[in-house]
Amino acid sequence: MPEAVQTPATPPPDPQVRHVASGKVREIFELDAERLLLVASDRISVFDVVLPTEIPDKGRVLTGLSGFWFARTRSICPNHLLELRPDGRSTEARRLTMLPVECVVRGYLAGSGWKDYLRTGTTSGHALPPGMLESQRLPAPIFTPSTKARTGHDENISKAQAADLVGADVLERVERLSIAVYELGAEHAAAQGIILADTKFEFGFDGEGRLVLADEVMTPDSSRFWPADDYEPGRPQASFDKQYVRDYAESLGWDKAYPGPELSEDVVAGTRARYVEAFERITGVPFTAYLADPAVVLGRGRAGQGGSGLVGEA
Ligand code: Q0Z
Repeated sequence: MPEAVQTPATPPPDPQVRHVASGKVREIFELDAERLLLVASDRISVFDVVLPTEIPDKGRVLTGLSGFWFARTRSICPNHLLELRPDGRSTEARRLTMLPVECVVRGYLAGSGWKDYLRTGTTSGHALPPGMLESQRLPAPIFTPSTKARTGHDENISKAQAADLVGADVLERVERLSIAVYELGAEHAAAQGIILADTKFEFGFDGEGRLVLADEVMTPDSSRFWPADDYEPGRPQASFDKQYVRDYAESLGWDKAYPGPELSEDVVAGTRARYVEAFERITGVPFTAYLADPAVVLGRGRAGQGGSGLVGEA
């Protein structure tokens, strides 16, 4: 079993700030009635187990990537981002009423999509072409909603089940938005040699009833990133970010049960370099520039670009 997260491993940014929720590697704090603080730690999970060794700056890479995508997708969909904090790992966000459905988009057949296809020839009710190979690109991206099961794992559900949870109209809207955001992201990443095989979005409603993109967007923790240069359908693909960790953990004969192994210095360094490489390829921003001023990924750093200064506005 993955460990039960009870207390935040990331200390609260301020003793006045209430801890709201923990994920495996992130924490949420309440800033006030309207605003949350999402803090991404440097923890890494592999085969669903959080390892005892951290990857320095991993939380900053993921926070910066989400910020980059929020800034670049706001013409498709408003989002929750208010500010990136100077620490580079903390996002101030509008507090929303979240939908109880996770919006997964798959451009390639991997993970549970591949497993469902092998068993049934379909995934989430999409009839797929016969004879597809593991990791093969789909004819077009598909929307495969999921929901948090009691096991803590996400469980794929049909579109009909998802419509029961959020309403058919809302489901249709988040499907359209999810596919549009994924297509933008996948095209941008492909131009930099990274295949964005699939990704998971979360949406919420703001106080005015608008649908808003929230949480993290197109990061390696919410997506599969594959290096395009060794892509080959018919087998599982190397992970852009976690492959050194997986290979090392397996070479030790680890049984993938808690607790996971400590990582060696060179595996830590190699893995950190892969996260930073993904950040730099996708954002086009040197990671050192991000560390100096996280707002550079928002396209309104020192130079600024006018507007209200709020990234997530419609
Ligand atoms: C996101 C999650 C994390 C644990 C709640 N803008 C928002 N308004 C209200 N709720 C959320 C958000 Cl992003 C929200 N999650 C997922 C994120 C740690 C769980 F950093 N849960």
